[in-house]
Amino acid sequence: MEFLLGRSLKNNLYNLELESSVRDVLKEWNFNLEDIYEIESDAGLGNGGLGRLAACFMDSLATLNYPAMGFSIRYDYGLFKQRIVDNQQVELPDHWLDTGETWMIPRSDKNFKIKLGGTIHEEWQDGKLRIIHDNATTIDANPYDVMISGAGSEGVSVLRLWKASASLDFDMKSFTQGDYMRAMRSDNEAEIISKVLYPSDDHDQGKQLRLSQQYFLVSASLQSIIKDHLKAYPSLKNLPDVAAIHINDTHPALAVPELMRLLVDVYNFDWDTAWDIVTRTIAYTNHTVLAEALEKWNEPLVFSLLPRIHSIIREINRRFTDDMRARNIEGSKIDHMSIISRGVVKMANLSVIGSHKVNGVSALHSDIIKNSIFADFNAIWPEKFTNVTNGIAHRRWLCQSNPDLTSFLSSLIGDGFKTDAAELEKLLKYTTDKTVLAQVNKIKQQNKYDFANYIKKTTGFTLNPESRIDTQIKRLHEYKRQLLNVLKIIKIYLELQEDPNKQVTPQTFIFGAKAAGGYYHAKRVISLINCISADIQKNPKIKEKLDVMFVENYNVSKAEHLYPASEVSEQISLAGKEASGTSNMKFMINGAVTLGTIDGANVEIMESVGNDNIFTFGMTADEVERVWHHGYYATNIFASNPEIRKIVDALKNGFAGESFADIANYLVLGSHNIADPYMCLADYGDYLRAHYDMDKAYSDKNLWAKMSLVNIAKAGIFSSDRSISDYANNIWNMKRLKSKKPT
Ligand code: 26R
Repeated sequence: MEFLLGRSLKNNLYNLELESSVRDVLKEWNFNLEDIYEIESDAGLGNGGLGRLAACFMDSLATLNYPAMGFSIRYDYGLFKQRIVDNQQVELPDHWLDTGETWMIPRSDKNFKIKLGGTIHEEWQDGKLRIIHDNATTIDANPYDVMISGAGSEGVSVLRLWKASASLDFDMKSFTQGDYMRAMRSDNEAEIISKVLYPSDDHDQGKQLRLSQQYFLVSASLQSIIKDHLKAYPSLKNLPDVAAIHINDTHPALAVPELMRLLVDVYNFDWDTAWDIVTRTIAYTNHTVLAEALEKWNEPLVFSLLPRIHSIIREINRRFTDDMRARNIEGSKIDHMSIISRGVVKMANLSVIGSHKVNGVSALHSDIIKNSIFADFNAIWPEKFTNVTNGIAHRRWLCQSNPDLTSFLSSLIGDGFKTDAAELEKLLKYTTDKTVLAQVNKIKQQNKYDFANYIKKTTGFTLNPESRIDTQIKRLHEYKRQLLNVLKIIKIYLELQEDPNKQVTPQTFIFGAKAAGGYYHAKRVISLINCISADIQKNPKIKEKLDVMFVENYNVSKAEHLYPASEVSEQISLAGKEASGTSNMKFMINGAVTLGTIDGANVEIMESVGNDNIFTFGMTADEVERVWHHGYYATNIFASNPEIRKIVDALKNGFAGESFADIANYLVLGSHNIADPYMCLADYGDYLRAHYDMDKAYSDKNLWAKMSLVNIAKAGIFSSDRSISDYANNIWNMKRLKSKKPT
């Protein structure tokens, strides 16, 4: 459902090795290529990590010559634009198609029809019992293809985006019956399906429109896959041998029943053969363990919107539960694994049952899904579960966005790392080379100056490029604990207010984060950050030592400016909650050092760079579980820690004239007597300890440069090229195409 592409021009020029000639030509016409880049709207067709991961994968697939196609929706409006007004987030529509449409090739010869609503019944036709779907609303799915080039390869990944429009069949009926108004209305009703991306990535609201989007995407995409397959092969029997369908979280989980429908109802396969084809073709990646983000649909909604799909899901579930009973599995476990139970359809269970492989996105997360949310499934099908650690398109996130660092690295180890990120390890031999280390620092310093200029020009904010840049950029979520970072900032702020002459390393804390429109707490944290920032701007003496900047409308393009300038990477989620994280990898490859919990891919980053080159703190995932089960008593921590009491009081007194007593209460008392479920106060002490360890290391320029270089050198395994090879080898059973260099 999501591909968070960002901009395409720079990526395509880079991959096609055209950047320098285009730059020269533009110069003759007095245009600056960077200015041209800034004109392009971001394709914000995703919320955050999951959508951006999909975009990185398209890049690696093309580069590595794996033939691949992504499918999503051509949302008229991508993720909302964020404005900060009076220190509060305001959401505005993102009309990205103004320039984004440039990249789309309409394929009007490849439309498909999608049926929603109506009723089904059986009918004999030519001696066969057929399913008849009556009174449905038919919608056209019109494809628009975006070509995603690969680097140094002839590979191109195709992203097919479906736009919804009213089907002529349906309209004509209304027109001929003289019901002009109804025909017009159906036009709107159809188009609404591809109107807007759902801006929530934390809470499944179970809305009909989202279910329509999911079915629309899945049905159009499967029809397209089948049509292509049948052009090359006489039957769908060999589909699993030559194709792999991967579902990115449960959002396209309806692929399981929809492929069954197409095989059984349209292509006349018997159930067992169809099920064998489906389960050998489809695989599923889980991207979250948060209960509130796991998709569930009310069964009556599924029944009324997708009557045939509903009957197929029931049959899948009937066979599954029969099988489980035959294996003597306990009733309560069967109920837990069931796709339908107590009137809700659970998409994660459907995805596990309908897939041949299920993977998590970091080693820790894959363990957690095996031992908690999917433990019962793992007991039956242990071979289904596997791990593929996430990765990033290092060409975009290093080579394109940090050109000075990239050319320095090339001067040391050659260009091989651009297509084989493992070659970055060759840098390890320079970790004691003083001139190399000095150059690493110098490049970071220059990037900080460039970033400060960019910020001045685009926002007017004055950022001290000599201060340490400490950055946390990701969606705003309780579990990601931007609030914990804020508690630390308040502590430093209070100390400086008490003693403005205190000797400290000047530091700037940067935040970039969007909150889902309806997520009250997250929006309050955004206000809090903005109010503290506003407060500091009024106090120039403090601003010299401590500054806070909130980057409005954080998106892929802003991120490309932020990573090269950042020195500290804040990855401070409550252990066990962040499936992987990918900003941690983007920081690392740009030479920032991680300050993080033992969560998600931070664990593998720690293993890769070694304990000396990362600052970790806080409870482990196991400890979190234990504390939570024995009871988390924030009031005790509050009562016994005078520093925390001061911070809580400061929140109550407020910043920039606004009290944050609600947040103070949330931390200590919580709602319904359950304090902050993400236990900021429990990790606070160790977080500060780690912060000051980091502070100390930073004061030794040489040591810091060494840590920075080790992080870059060890980032190779976090290239999405490696992730894609893992998927190809361990899940899709797929080989790279031989490149056919043009003669
Ligand atoms: C159901 C709906 C509300 C919804 C739920 C969850 C919509 C979107 C999401 C997004 C989640 C699944 C997501 O983005 N997960 C992130 O995936 C990244 C890529 O694997 C991880 O790095 C990151 O840790 C994880 O939070």
